[in-house]
Amino acid sequence: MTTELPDLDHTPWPPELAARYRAAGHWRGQTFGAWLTALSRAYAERVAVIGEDHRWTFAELDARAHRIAAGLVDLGIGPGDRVVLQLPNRPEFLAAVFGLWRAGAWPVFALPAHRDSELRHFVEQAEAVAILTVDVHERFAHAEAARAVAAAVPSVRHVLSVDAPEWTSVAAAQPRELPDPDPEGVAFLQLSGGSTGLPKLIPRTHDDYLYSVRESARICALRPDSVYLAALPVAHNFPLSSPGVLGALHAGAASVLAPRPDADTAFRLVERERVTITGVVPPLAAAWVQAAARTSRDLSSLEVLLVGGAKCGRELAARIGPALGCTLQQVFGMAEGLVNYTRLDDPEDLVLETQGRPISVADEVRVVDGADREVPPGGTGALLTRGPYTIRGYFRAGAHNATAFTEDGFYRTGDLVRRRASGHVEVVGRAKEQINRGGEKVAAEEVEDHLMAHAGVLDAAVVGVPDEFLGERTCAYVVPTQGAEPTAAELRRFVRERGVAAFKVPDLVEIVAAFPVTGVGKTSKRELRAALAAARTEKG
Ligand code: OOB
Repeated sequence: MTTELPDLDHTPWPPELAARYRAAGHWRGQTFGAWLTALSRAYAERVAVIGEDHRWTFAELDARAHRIAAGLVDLGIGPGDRVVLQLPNRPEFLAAVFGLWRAGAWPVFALPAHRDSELRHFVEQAEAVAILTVDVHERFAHAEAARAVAAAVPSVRHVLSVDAPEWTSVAAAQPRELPDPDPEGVAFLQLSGGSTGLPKLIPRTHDDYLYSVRESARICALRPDSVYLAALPVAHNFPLSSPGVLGALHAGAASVLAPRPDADTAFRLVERERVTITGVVPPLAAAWVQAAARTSRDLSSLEVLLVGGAKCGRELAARIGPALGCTLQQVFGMAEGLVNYTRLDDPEDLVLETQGRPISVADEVRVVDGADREVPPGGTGALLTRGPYTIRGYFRAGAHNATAFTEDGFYRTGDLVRRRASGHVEVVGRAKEQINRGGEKVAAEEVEDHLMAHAGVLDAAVVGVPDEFLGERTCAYVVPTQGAEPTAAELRRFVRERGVAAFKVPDLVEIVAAFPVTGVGKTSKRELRAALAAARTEKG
């Protein structure tokens, strides 16, 4: 039995825990806007952000954010308004986000890879008043797609493109003092990887997120002369805050925003900007390791490569240092909160074999069996966590929250881990209905729903299958309706044309006459998925 929970925007921490986090100095009562003001005083003329063709100092970024905040308020976008942001890695991303923060509005961090169906879902779920995007990125007409979504969702009053004249006037507004939002209130909505249906929205507060940013900058040893390269899409939690562009700002360091994460682009920027630290997902780390062997670029400035988002196996981990001439730092994080890092002075076996230990002594971690009982030390179990920067509930998702969190507020990460005496965790598997496609998360149910919309599909079950490069790929098992003969290519095209991110289009489609019987009478998708995944592993 689970109790009904209300659909809150933000589930607060219990008062006694909040008091403890404040007393410990984890929460400092500072907003992102005030934080940028302080940074721009300390580092005014230092370079904060570097794009393909421009670079802004801290003072310039700060001034832009002030103008944008005023321009947004002039458009009627203010405290608590949700704005879906879909921007690629360009300096405008940071100016817009800080502008929104200063206006008290809540950015909703869509990724450039998201398409109409996801965008519409975010806008509807957040009841967004605006979408902020670019005209075209990687040959996709974002502004046009956003306008189509806006036309279908009544809450949306503005579609803004940073490439359009309207934005130029927003960004040229007369700056003025605006009321500072509540530091313990929501600052933005991050996206979850999702396991049931479409991704849930994750409300993060100024205080909680800034704590994780400060600690990440310290753990990754960022200094004013560090140079961080954002290779992955910057709206994602990893390049945003682990330690990411925000961690770099905290340290007074510069961030370089790479338009694409491939080795050619990244190595060119490493050489040009003397990049010292960056972060990638394992498949990208593998591609960089290979490319490093034949590059003529000077990568000697690189000190640290963070690898996370999906499991980095020992073999790959061991190749990174020698190939790239830098230190590997593993990171196991989640948009919901908890972030683990291997430390820069950890012994080699921990760096190569574990995904790190939590940021904070205030992070509470439990490794439990199916009945939520703590497993013996060193045993494998499900990871539960709560702490000063881990959410207590998703945005307006009472029913889901009742199962995604324990009664005492631990978040059920869905990850299976083993913990060492040092507190380092090793991710050994997953208990959630999600496929981790090289760091990109695919909710099985979301793809199944798209497939089931096809007239020739009676039933669908999406599972992860092992893949040498990505770790996992998606395989959709499909039972056709009587007389229908959909082909794999047709179904893949069908899913793509429903407007979903390319990484969610099933890599493999297998047409089967019927699903294997699971023996309990009712065939649940959950059991089917497990059975199919097990059969695949045995075959494979
Ligand atoms: C990061 O965040 P999300 O929200 O895209 O995904 C979180 C999930 C985790 O629950 C876990 O299943 C998986 O991604 N994951 C890893 C991992 N890092 C994330 N699984 C195995 N090994 C790792 N190192 O992916 C994220 C957020 C902040 C920093 C880094 C990654």
